[in-house]
Amino acid sequence: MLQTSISQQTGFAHLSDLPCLKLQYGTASAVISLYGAQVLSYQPTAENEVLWLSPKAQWHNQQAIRGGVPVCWPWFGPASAMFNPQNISLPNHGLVRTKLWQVGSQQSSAAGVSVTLTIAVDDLPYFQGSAKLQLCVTLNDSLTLTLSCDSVMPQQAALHSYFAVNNLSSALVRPLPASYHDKVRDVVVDNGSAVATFNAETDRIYHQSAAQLWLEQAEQLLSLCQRGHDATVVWNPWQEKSSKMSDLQLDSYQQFVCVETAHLTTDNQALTLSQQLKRT
Ligand code: TA6
Repeated sequence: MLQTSISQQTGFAHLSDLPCLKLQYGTASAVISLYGAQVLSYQPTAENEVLWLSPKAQWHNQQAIRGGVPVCWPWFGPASAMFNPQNISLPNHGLVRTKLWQVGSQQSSAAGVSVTLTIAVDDLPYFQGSAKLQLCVTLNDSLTLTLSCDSVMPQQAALHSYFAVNNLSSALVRPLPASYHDKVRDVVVDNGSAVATFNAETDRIYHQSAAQLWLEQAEQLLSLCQRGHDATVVWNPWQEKSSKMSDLQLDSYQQFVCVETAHLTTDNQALTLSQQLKRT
């Protein structure tokens, strides 16, 4: 008989007082922090961790947790003038990574285990009224995260996933568009490769990326299937940037890559953005 459950737990890894939910579907499990609605762990089988959490991650003092799948919304990166008309001080990657979300609906069956977390945001600096954001996390033989907001307004979003790698030099992401915005050099590269590898600071926005991507590393293959996106962001801070980030260790950059499913257009529209992870 397949064992399925959704349970509350206090703490995950070194974050001992963090309110979390644990999903179990047979031998697969996932842990979600209610702070930021941030998936922190996905194990398709026991001890086989897909995601990466910084050993120096913090969640107090309005700090965003470094690792797992941060939810970036309603802007990506620094807030542009469209999202920040009064030019006030606003956090990188939006407002919801550092807020407590509410637990909404929960389902548990042989088809999968699913929980929806919700947050109402009524202090958007560019939009009158309240916007309700939902994150639905479904665990079965894969893990699917679906972020949605019915408000018709300008809204960017990203599922900013940190994936554990055991050998950065052999890690690669494919297939990617040959052209991308290189944020490190702030140039558009036109004749790039359809593959991203990691041998220096990497911060790239690939517009109109494919729905099916693969994170490949020695002996391991992760399928990343994305929907509702218009871009994929690939990031590794490398050593110098890691040394300047208080919630990374000097060698942290060797342990993860970020492959982020993003919706970056600022058209007036509702949002549905999903990322499905499956180790094959
Ligand atoms: O997605 C890549 C990126 O935008 C990088 O430029 C870097 O800022 C990274 O996100 C982490 O941002 P954070 O606000 O979580 O430190």
